[in-house]
Amino acid sequence: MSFALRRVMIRGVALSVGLALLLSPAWAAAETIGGGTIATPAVGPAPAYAVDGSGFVLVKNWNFGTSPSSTVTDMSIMNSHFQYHDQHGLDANPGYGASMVAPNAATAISGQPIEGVDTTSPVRAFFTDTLRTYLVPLNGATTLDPYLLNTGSGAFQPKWNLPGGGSRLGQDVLWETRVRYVTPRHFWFALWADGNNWNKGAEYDLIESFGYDNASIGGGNNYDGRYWHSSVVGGSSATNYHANWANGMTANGIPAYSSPVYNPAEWHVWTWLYRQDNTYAAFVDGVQVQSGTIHWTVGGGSTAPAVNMSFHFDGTWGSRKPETRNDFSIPASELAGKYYEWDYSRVYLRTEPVKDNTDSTGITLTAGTGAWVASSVTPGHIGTNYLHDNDTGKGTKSVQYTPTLSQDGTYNVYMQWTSGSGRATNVPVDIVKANGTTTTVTVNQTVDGGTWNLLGTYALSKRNASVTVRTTGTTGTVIADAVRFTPIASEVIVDNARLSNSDKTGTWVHSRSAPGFHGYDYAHDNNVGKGSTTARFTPNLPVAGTYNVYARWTADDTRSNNVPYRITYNAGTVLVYRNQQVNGGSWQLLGTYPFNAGTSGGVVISNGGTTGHVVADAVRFELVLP
Ligand SMILES: [Ca+2]
Ligand SMILES: [Ca+2]
Ligand SMILES: [Ca+2]
Repeated sequence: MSFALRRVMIRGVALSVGLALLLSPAWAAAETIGGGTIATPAVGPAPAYAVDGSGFVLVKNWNFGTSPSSTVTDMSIMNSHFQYHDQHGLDANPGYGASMVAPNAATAISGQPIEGVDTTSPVRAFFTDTLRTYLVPLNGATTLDPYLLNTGSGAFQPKWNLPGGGSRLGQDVLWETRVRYVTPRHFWFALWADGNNWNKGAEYDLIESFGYDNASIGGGNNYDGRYWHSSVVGGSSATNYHANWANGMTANGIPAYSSPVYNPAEWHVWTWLYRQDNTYAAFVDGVQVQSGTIHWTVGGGSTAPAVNMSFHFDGTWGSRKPETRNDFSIPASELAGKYYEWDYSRVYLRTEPVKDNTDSTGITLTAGTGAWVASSVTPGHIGTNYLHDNDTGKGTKSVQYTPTLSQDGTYNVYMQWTSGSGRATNVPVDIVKANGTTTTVTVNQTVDGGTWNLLGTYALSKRNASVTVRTTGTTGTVIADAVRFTPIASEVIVDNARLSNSDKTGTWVHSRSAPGFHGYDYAHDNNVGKGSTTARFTPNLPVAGTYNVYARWTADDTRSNNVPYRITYNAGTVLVYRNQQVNGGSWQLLGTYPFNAGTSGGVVISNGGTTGHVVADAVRFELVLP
């Protein structure tokens, strides 16, 4: 354990050091799915189309197929990385005419059709290099009708999402998917993403297509899927596809999707680029088909809270939406030979640039007695060399790194050096924070060389952020090599809509009747089943540290005035009570506790010992910064 780690822990923010960044020059190893961050990248290929230059790091690599070169090779792996939940209440709030089918009871939510129980034909099947999903009749239906919800789909959604996705992440996002769809009449296909606050902004449809008969949109019937649109909701788009999909496609040089003869079995690669400056572009086979701007925030405002980015793979059927409505049904036999087929989907991130001693800008050397000396003798440095103080002029020398941050935000700050026995054990490193104050971290350069070492998590501003290596008080050689800044989301919100069956006991009733809830709705215990109804809110925290824990509810005289919240943090469990008759519609602090990174902590709301309705709406974890 380095001195840097002990020093940071003293400040009450336990942060791990030694995160190795994979900078492999050429990948030859087997592909991997990856951890979803630049610090935990995936192994796999670069984007198929260099739509916005280089520098993208593959962080999620879902490569479907049974071949050894794939990463999602069977339903067991599929189930561990994907869910099949109707998270936006589409069944309960009818708009679309098919239900996602769960592979088995363990992966199903309440009331959801289950493969092999409600179906007799395959819903999802793996091939050598792909996954096919199918539309299937449910419970033996022979005539399919969207109003009867008697059609099942193999649609799916990753359990992982991009925390604080989009511009607030401070990273460029590139999402690439290779897919084809051979579909029956009235299909609905969408490759899209939204925030964890659906209906409140932050949605884009990389591609969306409906198989319906409407001459005013899409140039007539679109039963074979040749027409589509690509646009954002809650932002601006350069091309108005909604007036006429065919005209929108023509405007972007793609008159018939696959020209000159439309072929539904042809593969296409869809790419979404979302830059940290809030601009975006969409591409099919490397050809740009849409562009515009969007803020990935609640309501789309530039200063509104950021929301996560969730990805959706919707190969489904039927629509009851007014703008696309057809009063229709089809014989189930029309589904024969139809499918959606998925080769891969990959997410890449491009982070802030590293500041290295060899950079031409943003590096300020101060030298009094003697000079900084460039060397490349010890391996494990960034760029062509590193600087050392030659163990002279102590206190008169410093190296200041001034990064070009795209925006103010919360950052993990890392430093790399080369280590050796002659190095200093007590190098002071100053980090200037957004509020103008400085935190000094002391690092031991005799160890942990050749890797990125986390100095801490800080609120930084693009106006004044800097990191300075000093030599004051040091004995032994001081190294100045490189620093890097990785933006992270400083809060995580877990909404009731995100809870799975295994997170809940008893019966929770969904409602939108009382105002002030977070997300799509809230849940309540209906004032029954006292002592048997619980809901567990488990955040995936980006970094270990101290967090303010808040809960939210809708208030009413009929609520309980002593709702128990059991908070599990890194050193145990604490029970607090809140009065839900008051303080509704805003975040109420439950307490401040240290948490480990990941999913080991959380909050359980229960109705034991309560009188009156107990509400479970959302829980928020806010990182307390030094
Ligand atoms: Ca594949
Ligand atoms: Ca260097
Ligand atoms: Ca809610």
